[in-house]
Amino acid sequence: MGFVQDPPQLANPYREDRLLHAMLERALPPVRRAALEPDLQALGDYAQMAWQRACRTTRRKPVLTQWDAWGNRVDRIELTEAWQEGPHITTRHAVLAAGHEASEHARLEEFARVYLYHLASEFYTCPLAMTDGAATALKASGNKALMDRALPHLLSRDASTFWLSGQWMTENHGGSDVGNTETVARQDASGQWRLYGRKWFSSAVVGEVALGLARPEGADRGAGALALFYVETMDGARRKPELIIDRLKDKLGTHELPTAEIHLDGLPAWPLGELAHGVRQVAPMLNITRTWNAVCATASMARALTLARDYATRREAFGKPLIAQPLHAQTLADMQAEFEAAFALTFEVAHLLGRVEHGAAQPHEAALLRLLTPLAKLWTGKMAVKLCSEALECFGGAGYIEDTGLPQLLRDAQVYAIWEGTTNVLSLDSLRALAGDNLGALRTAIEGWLADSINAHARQVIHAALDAATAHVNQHANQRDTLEASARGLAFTLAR
Ligand code: MFK
Ligand code: FAD
Repeated sequence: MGFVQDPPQLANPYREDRLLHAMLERALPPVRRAALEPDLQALGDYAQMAWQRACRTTRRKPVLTQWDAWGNRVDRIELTEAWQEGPHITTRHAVLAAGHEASEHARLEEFARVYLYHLASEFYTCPLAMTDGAATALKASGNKALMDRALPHLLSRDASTFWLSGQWMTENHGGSDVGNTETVARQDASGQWRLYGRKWFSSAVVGEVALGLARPEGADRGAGALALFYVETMDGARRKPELIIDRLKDKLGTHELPTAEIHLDGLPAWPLGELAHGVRQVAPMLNITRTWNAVCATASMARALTLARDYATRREAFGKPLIAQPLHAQTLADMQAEFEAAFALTFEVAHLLGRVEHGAAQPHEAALLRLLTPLAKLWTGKMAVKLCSEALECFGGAGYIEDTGLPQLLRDAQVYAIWEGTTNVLSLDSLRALAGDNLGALRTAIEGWLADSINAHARQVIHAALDAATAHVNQHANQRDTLEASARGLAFTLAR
C-alpha cells in the first residue's frame, strides 16, 4: 500500500478554545467562572468522545414504527445513541436549567454549555432550544397554573422528571406567515379546549409538551386572532391517541433529529393567556430559540475551522504542510476572522439577554437586545453555510466524501438560515426592531465599545455605516415596499 493520509483530529473543544476561555474570563466573576468549570470540562470531553464515536460508526437516523404486529397504532420512534443520552447530559450539566438561575450571568453560562454540547448532541439542542423557549414564554404569560405544572419538568436537573417541549407553529400554508394557520381550537361540552388540525414540521415529536398556535373556533382570519395553547402529548408511557404522527421527514441534513408531520384530532389544550394575539405571546419563545440558533451556528463554524486547521498541519502539498503555504494560511485566517466576529456578536446577545432578564441592563441595552437577536440569527445562519463550505474545500476531495464525517457539517448548517425565521423574515423582523430608537441604542452601545479603541479607521467605517443606515430608514419611513426590498442589505450592514 502507498501513502495513507492522516485524518484530522479534533482537539478538546473546551480546553483548546482560547476564544471561549477569553470571553468567559472577561465576562464572569471568578466565583461563577470556577463553578462553571466542571460542567464545561465534562461537556468538552463528551464532545471529543462523540466526534471519535461518530468517526467509528455509521450514522443512523431515527426510525418510526407506526403499527405493532397486532395492529395497534403505536407511533414509536427509535432514537440515536446521542439522543438517548440527551436527557442525562442535559440535566447532569444543567445545560438548560442554568439559563434560568437568578443571575445576570445565567444566560452566558447556559450558552457556553450549549456551544460545547451542540454538535455532540446531534441536534438534540433543537428541542432543547424549544424547551427553553417554552419555559420563557410560560414565565412571560404569568399563567401560574401552567407554570407550576410545567416549569419544574422543563427546568429539571433530573433526567427522570425532565420534559421536552415542541413549538407547533408551521403549517402547510403557514410557515413564515402563521396567519394562514388552519388548526382550530374547539371547546368540548366540559369546557376543555381541544386542537384539530395538521402541523407540518414538528421537531420535538418525542417531547412531552408543546406550545402551539391555533384559531379558536369562530375567531377572525389572520394572525391577530390566533391563540397560543399548551398541550401535553403523553398519557403515562403512551402517546395520546389524539396526536397522530403521519411520517418523519426525509431531510437534507439534521438526520438524527426526528422532524415529523403530525395530525391533531382533539388533543386537550390550555390557553396560555387571552384567546388572541398568540404571536405576541409566542414571541419570547422565538427570541430564545433564535439565540440558540446563533450559538449553534457559531458552534458549527468552530468545528469546521478546528478540523480544517488541524488538517492543514497533517496534509502536505508542493513539499510543505498546507499551513506553511501562504495562501492556504491566509484562507484559514480570513475564515477565523469571520468566525471570531460571529462569536462576538452571538455571545454579546447572550450577555445582554441575561442582563435584561435580571434587571441589570442599562436603558439602551433592552432595545439593543431586541435588534441584535434577529441580526445575530440571520448573520450566523448565513456565515455557517459559507464557512462550512469553505472548510470542506480546505480538505480537497476528502471534504466531499461522506465517511470523513465532513459533508454532514455543510448539510446541517443549511438549516440555520431556514427554521426559526428565514433570512428575509429575520431581516423584516430587524425592521420591526428598529421601530422606536433601537438604531440609537446600537449607536450608544458602539460608542461604548469603541471608547477604548485606538483604531480610528474602524471607528470611521462604523460611523459611516450607521449614518447611512439611519438616513436610509428615515428617508424611506413612509415607503414600505422600498424599505422591505432593502431590509436584507440593511440587516447585513448592521450585523457586520
Ligand atoms: C439547534 C438550533 C436551535 C434552534 C432550534 C429551532 C427549531 C426549529 C423550530 C421552528 O422553526 S419553530 C417555527 C418558527 N417560526 C417562525 O419563526 C415564524 C417566522 N415568522 C415570523 O417571525 C413572522 O414575522 C411572524 C410570525 C412573527 C409574523 O406574525 P404577524 O402576527 O403577522 O406579525 P406582527 O403583527 O408584526 O406581530 C405580532 C406581534 O408580535 C407584534 O406585537 P403587538 O401585537 O404588541 O403589536 C410584534 O411586535 C410581536 N413580535 C413579532 N415578532 C417579535 C415580536 N415581539 C418580540 N420579538 C419578536 N421577534
Ligand atoms: P415560506 O414561508 O413559504 O417561505 C418561502 C420563502 O419566502 C423563504 O425564502 C422566505 O424567506 C420568503 N418569504 C416569506 N415571506 C416573505 C416576505 N414577507 N418577504 C420576503 N421574503 C419572504 N416549524 C415549527 O413550527 N416547529 C418545528 O419544530 C419545526 N422544525 C423544523 C425543522 C426543520 C429541519 C425545518 C427545515 C423546518 C422546521 N420548521 C419547524 C419549519 C420552519 O420554521 C419553516 O420552514 C420556516 O419558518 C419557513 O416557513 P415555510 O417553510 O412555510 O416557508
